[in-house]
Amino acid sequence: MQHTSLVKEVTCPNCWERFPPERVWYVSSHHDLFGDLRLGPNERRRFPPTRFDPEGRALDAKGAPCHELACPRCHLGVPRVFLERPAFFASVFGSPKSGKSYLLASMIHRLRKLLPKSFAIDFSDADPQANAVLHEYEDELFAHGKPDDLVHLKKTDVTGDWYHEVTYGEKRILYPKPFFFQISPVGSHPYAAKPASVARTLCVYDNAGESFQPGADRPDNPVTQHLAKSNCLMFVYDPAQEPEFRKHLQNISEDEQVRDPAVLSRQEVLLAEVARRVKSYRGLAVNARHDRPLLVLVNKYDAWQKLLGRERLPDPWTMHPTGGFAVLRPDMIQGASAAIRQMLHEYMPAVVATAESFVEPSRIVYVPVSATGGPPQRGPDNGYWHRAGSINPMWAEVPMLYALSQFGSGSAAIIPHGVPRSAAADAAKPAVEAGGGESP
Ligand SMILES: Nc1nc2c(ncn2[C@@H]2O[C@H](COP(=O)(O)OP(=O)(O)OP(=O)(O)O)[C@@H](O)[C@H]2O)c(=O)[nH]1
Ligand SMILES: [Mg+2]
Ligand SMILES: [Zn+2]
Repeated sequence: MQHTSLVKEVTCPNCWERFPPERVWYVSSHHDLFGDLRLGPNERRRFPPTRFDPEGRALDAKGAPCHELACPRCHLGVPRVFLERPAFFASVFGSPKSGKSYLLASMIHRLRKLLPKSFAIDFSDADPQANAVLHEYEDELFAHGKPDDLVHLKKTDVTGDWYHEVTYGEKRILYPKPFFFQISPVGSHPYAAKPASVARTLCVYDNAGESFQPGADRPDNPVTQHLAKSNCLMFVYDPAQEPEFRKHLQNISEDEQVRDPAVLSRQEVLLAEVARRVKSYRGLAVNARHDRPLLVLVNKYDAWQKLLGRERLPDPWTMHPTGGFAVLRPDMIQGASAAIRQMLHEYMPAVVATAESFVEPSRIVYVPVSATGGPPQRGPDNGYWHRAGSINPMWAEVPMLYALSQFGSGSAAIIPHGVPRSAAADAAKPAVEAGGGESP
């Protein structure tokens, strides 16, 4: 490899094997070299490099120079940025219909706009082909020509487009396809001159809700093992699925989901199952706590905001006095978290108790979010659809901003964060703390 700075260890984003960068494999580029032991006859052959051309490119068995990298274990593609920058893994989980896919689409769509515009951060696809499913989601929700068009996202399936299939001898294993992004400081960002300390490759997973239910985790179907590797767990919790919330929402919410018997599930059971899996993958005792953060994303805020008596949530960031970049306000997010925890504790104490026995309470943050900003309506197939022009997410990007600012890197953080010295009197001059993030 011709690069000067490589990470010490690469984690494969597909099978989570760890290997030193020198052990990376390549994807043959000569058109005669088709057929791979693990990936089947239609994939180009993978190989450990032994010969290089003068530019440092690996040569395949027919002498053609190769660029694409692959994992030595599962043979699936590993974007080159994984060798150059530390990865930040985030796993989204929650029950079927809790809104994981809508939220992911809104989160990424908002980050694409907000990070370059306000935070002086470049946020781009690390591998556009790998993010194709997410692009379709974003296009469906946010790139429709007519505001009156009805739009919706398909349910995430437990097989098909969302997975890679890999053969190990007789065994066939499915891995969920990860989505990849590069995040690096640019322009007036405080770390723009030394990007290496804070730049990251973000890797996010979306699964079908069914895969988290008890009994769905099998050795040949390790589709949720990313949970144990993740730097940050994002539990999408949907109050519209809880009988206790429903009693209070019947009369105040126009969202049909709160009356729909098809939208119900035992979310505290699912959270306990995820806790069990993470502890078992990591070899932790049953009564031990996981040492990584848990963000509880209390979703469909538009449907239950009246319970808190609030309207739209204010942006939890402020511009730095230089005007060159925004500074995240963790105090505003933590304030919202305390209010939401109290509300959950009142209506659904089992969820709070399960979360707090899984993860150290000081590492749990409850974030109100809405992927769509408003309720769906029944569409032609009697399913739930949204008017394209009325989609207006609330705080969809906030969980990832918070995670990157607090847990994203070692001694520094790519999202500058801080609290104005005197929030009331001196709001225009935040005490910026561009460092201070802690590593999980
Ligand atoms: N009111 C409201 N409804 C939402 C919101 N986000 C999603 N929904 C609705 O929630 C339903 C489920 O959303 P999905 O994102 O497909 O749910 P999921 O968690 O990915 O579900 P699976 O893929 O089956 O696991 C859809 O019918 C949406 O209309 C929101 O912010 N507010
Ligand atoms: Mg989904
Ligand atoms: Zn792998």
